[in-house]
Amino acid sequence: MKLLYTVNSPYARKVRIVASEKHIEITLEEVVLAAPDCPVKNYNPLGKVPVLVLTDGDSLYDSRVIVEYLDNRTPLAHLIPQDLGAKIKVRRWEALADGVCDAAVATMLEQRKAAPMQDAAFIDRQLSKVSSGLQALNNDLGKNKWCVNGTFSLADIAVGCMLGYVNFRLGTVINLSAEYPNLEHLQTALLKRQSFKDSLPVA
Ligand SMILES: N[C@@H](CCC(=O)N[C@@H](CS)C(=O)NCC(=O)O)C(=O)O
Repeated sequence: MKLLYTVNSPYARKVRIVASEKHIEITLEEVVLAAPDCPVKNYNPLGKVPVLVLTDGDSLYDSRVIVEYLDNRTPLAHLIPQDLGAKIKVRRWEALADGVCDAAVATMLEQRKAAPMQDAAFIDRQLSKVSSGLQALNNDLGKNKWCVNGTFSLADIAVGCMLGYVNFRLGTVINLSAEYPNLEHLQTALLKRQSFKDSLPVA
């Protein structure tokens, strides 16, 4: 299996961490999305990473589908609980963490435009989604060690990838330790894991 990814995509990082935590070997193929010969569009009509290319040539996307596929490749140490109630909770955490990433990515893309082309109101709207998402996640986590039912799961991985991305792209406007201390605590615990250390964003 081959994962098409970009090194700083938080969605691709989620997949890389799930594969690592589940001890599933995948070949990593870094791509440049803007390159004319970028292979991603051959496997995902949306042209987005991550894409998992299976051994039979079929492909899976997006990250939420890929992580479910990987989690079910091996029966041990499920990161998505089998129990439906717990599974829905985990997937909601993931949806919110991914949604914060969507808003952070949209902010970054808008800020990359030449100054006169930037839409300040659009940036404000996206930043407000980032901060309300962070606030909700920080409140829901409270003083718990892990996001759902006291067990390390995909919810923690999704939140950790989002925090890494927000720190990386918006670290100058969002102060995790001052504003979202519960999330900072979670991030500190996650950064002790080899899977997180091996997939840090690269400047
Ligand atoms: N919901 C998707 C989001 C994927 C996504 O937006 N990936 C970005 C990179 S961080 C991308 O490929 N952007 C290229 C584009 O939108 O054309 C997932 O979870 O995989």
